[in-house]
Amino acid sequence: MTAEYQVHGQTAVITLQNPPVNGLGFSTRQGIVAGVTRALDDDAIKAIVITGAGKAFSGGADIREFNKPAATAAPNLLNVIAVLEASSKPIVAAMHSVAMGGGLELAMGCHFRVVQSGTQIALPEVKLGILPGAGGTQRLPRLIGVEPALNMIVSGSTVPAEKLAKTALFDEIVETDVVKAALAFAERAVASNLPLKKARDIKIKFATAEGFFQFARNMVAAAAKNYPAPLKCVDAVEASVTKPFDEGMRIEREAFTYLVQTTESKALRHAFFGERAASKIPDIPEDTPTRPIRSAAVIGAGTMGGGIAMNFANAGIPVTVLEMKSEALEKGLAVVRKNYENSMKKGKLTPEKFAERVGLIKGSLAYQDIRDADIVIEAVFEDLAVKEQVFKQLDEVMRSGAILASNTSTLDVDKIAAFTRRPEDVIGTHFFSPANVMKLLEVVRGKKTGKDVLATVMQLSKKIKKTGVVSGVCDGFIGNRMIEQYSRQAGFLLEEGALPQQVDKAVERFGFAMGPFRMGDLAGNDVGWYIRKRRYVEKPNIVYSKTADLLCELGRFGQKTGAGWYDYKPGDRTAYPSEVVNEMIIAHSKTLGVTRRKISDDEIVERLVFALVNEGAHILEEGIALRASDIDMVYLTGYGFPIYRGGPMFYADTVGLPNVILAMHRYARQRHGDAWKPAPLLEKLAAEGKTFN
Ligand code: 3H9
Repeated sequence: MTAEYQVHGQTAVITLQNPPVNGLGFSTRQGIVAGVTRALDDDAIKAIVITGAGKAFSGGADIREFNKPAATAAPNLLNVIAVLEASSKPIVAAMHSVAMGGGLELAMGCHFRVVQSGTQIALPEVKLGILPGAGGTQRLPRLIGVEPALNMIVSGSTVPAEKLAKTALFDEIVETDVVKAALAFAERAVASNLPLKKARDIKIKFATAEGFFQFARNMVAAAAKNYPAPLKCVDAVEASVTKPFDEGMRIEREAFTYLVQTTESKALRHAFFGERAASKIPDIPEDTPTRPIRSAAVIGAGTMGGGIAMNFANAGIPVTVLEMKSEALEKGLAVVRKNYENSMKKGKLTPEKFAERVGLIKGSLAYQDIRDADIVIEAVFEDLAVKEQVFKQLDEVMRSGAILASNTSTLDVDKIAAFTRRPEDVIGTHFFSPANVMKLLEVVRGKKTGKDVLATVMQLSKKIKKTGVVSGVCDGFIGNRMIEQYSRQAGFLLEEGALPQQVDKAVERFGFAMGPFRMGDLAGNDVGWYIRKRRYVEKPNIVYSKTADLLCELGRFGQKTGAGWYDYKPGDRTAYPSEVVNEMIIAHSKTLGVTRRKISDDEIVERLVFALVNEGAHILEEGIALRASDIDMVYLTGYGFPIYRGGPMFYADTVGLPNVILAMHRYARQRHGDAWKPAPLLEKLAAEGKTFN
């Protein structure tokens, strides 16, 4: 049993011992009940303190147990809390570090709570697509008030304990040594015969309930249209006001049981674990020594270079941006400054932080100025010859031990490494635009990249608040290699009968942040054009729709030229369907001899998403991605894939891999069959009744 029992004078201390965060798994729950029972049976014991070992009081229910028998096996968390509440001896929670979800619910089932200042308090269940399921929606409103409780439960956000110091949630707040303070509190409770408080007994008075909850529902509905959990949170908190405690508990329970089975919740939990799994690399132990990163340099002050530099400054790391010409440097630094100014105007950055961040970014025109940086990231034009020049130069000037990184999005990192005499120090760090905003960082491991270099960059990705995902070397790495298949299908759909606005709408209704054509207009259609021209030479067998090339030949590169797949008005980013483009598309079908047909939204979504899945399966099989969830993290954090669908590979699992294959065969029979040959791994898993994740 993963809870320890110790006696201090007349008080029993039960310490949760379930690393890493004292999740309330089956054996921990058993341990708590056993401890309380033992204390109650021992006449020498007058009070009980419950705390957690290590770095948390408790992070809540053990998410790894969800949808498994252990999650509901008795004693479940409700049973445990009932035992605490009914105890005839005072029970004091000694809370520190983290008290979240079921952990907070456990504490709210105790008679008294002593908390260490700085403890992170939250009911974050909504972020996992569920709601607090062990009384949180009923007890928190009673202890801190309806409105603050609703805010915490609907947002899942974390509140530091001191902000709640004046509420009935805490009986005492201390700076250090919370267990000692809780022991002293327990002794006082016994000596003074303090009445044993039960949160359930608190009567809530809230005169304006009806209007308040209606307002809350309206607010929540708009923000959470694809998630059932937030509205269920409102229902449950409302019940805390309008219904007796036990009835409120029943309503909470029903909602929890429903939500925990939903695909949305499974997808969100998949993303939670996927994010953490991505930082683990099988052949690189967690204790691998890393290189200190105290300073950085970025080559290129373009949009990418500037955004990358901001990441370092935001993390407090001084960074020098190198450019060849002073105009380009000044222009780049001005953009960075403007970005920070905008954040300050929106109140997201204090004037002090603004000054600090701007102060951490310096510009330079000379390689000599960056020679001592611990890491340098090249973000110059995407052309191997240009990269060669830069890396040869870096090899000359950079101090030994510096990490040499390239922000290339498609080029061969091994070739780039070979431009230097220190390939072990070279790595790919592929940021996504805008680099200061997007969470994804594809970390490209070259054949010779040193293990310590990879470990350092993965650690750095956390420091600069990115989701680092390791990719092997291949054309496009994980994300862009897959998106190419998606884009190819988008192009074929135009030839066969769809128009850009229909494709975009269908994909956006599926949940993507942006459809492929609006995305192309935002990123610049010339980028893909440039890459395709290279492909036509390197891989002449791959068939692409020519529609995108025709568009570029018209100079319609997207928002930056005021026209792309859509028309734009000056100063307005709204995409207006374009007659010129639509006519061009229809004329092109004619040239190809293709009879246009009505294409359903379902077909559009399936073709785009299954094209991602099939390429993802190749990538997994080739070992370019370490695990299916890494691919999902790339798409969730870098490509606007809807998080409630869990990423392309998870989505394919929920559709059923045999169904994915059946659809692929169907599309293969229609046109361009070679694009639909199922990856061997996909076929194998489907045949074995298995899934990617
Ligand atoms: C709940 O409580 C439901 C109840 O209302 C009702 C029940 C009936 N379970 O984030 P980190 C692991 S739902 C299992 O890198 P940090 C995590 O996977 C739960 N494992 O550390 C990772 O493992 P690994 C509501 C968990 O210090 C390791 O801990 N609670 C859980 O940056 C370290 O995680 C939540 O949603 C868990 N509950 O942050 C809290 N939590 O090393 C979710 C973490 O193998 N957790 N792990 O990769 C968090 O927000 C953060 O993990 C926390 C620590 C703030 C606790």
